[in-house]
Amino acid sequence: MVEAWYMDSLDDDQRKPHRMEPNQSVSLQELEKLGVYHLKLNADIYEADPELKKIRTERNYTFMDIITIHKDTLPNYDEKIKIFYAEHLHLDDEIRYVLEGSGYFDVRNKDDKWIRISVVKGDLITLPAGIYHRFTLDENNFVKAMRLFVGEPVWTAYNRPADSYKARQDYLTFLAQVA
Ligand code: KMT
Ligand code: NI
Repeated sequence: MVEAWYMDSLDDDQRKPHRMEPNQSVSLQELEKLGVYHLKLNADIYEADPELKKIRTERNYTFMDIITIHKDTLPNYDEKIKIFYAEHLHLDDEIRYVLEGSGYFDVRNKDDKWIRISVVKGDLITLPAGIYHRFTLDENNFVKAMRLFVGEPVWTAYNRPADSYKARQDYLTFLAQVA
């Protein structure tokens, strides 16, 4: 099971868990109401995994590449870390499959509260177009992830406020329709 929780509002090290005290966990079902989906795969066999192949075919994830986020491997590491952690949205779904290491995706809930989603090896997560979110490494300081995309990838991030985009308005409509 993927683990998620409401964040505290302390402003220190982003790589710490930032759990509330006591912890306030968030279920997969609550995440789904935000349009966030999760799936567990066997990352040891990602290169020839029939399950991953099936998902990519069914969802039309034609594009994929692999990003390794570590200070020794990622060019402009410090700058990228900052960009990933600035609250933003995309006009398309963000689809990530963790092959090694771990990290946190933070997403805003309906009441604009931060939910922290801990992703580890084998977690495939999809964030819907238009959701405000951010990413950080955790205290292990390393993640290797597959980036998937429908068609030609567009990684453009629109930092908040980005409410005028159709993707944002469509997402708000989706939120309003979910019980
Ligand atoms: C993103 O868009 O935030 C990234 O590609 C970094 C996270 S991948 C686990
Ligand atoms: Ni993003």
